[in-house]
Amino acid sequence: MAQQQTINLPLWTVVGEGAIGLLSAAYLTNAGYPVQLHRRTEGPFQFDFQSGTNSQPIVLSAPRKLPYTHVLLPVKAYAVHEAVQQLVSVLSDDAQLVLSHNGMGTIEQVQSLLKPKQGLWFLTTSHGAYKPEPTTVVHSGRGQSVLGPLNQAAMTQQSAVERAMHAALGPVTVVADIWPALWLKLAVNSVINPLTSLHQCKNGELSGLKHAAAIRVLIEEFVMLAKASGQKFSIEAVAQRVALVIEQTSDNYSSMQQDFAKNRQTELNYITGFLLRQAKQHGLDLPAHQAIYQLLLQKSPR
Ligand code: KPL
Repeated sequence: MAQQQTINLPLWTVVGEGAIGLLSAAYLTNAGYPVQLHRRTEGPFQFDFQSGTNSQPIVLSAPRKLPYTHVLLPVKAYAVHEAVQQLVSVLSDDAQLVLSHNGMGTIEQVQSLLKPKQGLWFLTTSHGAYKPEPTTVVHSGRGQSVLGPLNQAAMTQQSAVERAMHAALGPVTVVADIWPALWLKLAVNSVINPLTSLHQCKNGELSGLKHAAAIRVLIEEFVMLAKASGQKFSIEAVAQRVALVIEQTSDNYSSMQQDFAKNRQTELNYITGFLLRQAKQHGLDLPAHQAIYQLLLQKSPR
């Protein structure tokens, strides 16, 4: 019976070897899915998957099965466009592609590369994972995910994609319109990530009075821009969400803080940069986001 189920499950190709990618690959494997890892280096990839006190070795094969029919692409926003450009020649004509990253501005880039029957999805997640070493992934915070289709072709394989994402990064709430969830995540990331990067601190350190005024003005500007872009949020609702995420992730360093600390490329241009580009289109000024953007650019120009 169990074997029968395995045979019917589609092969998922996970792109990259980031923490969320390896976490998803481990959970998909444990749920009986065949999984292959698409990465720069050839050959199988073995890693240690740690969740709570459990530790388990996971071995993923290198892609031998082409074309790719089901693809999860949890790579940083700045790497998405190039990754999809490289993948298009190996995607099946009806492939399903799931994007998952912080920030905005990639969806339009990807849509223009896909064929009419290739489905596009976005999954936004609050699961926390990190890699203390290149071949170890730790599931550090249990979260949840929101999944939504981005084109008509996604609807043709809705249940297969939903089931797999539930196994990979569940529980998953499936929504017809993913944009409100993406904007709310953008709100959180546009406050926590730049501020923790500027002050080189953990998320929890933003909860004191010291940062309250800066957080408030960043949120007010965000809500104004979101409204102009067709997304209505109240300042209070966004402030509550930001406070909740700060509390729930108080002991974590944000992804952007870590990228700045390690002198790696950051998602600044897809978070604050995206807000500033949108604001320009609407003829709006976001002085607080602009100021933090300039300060962070001086810290690292990437
Ligand atoms: O998404 C995050 C990130 O670090 O990028 C938050 C929610 C801010 C958690 O740290």
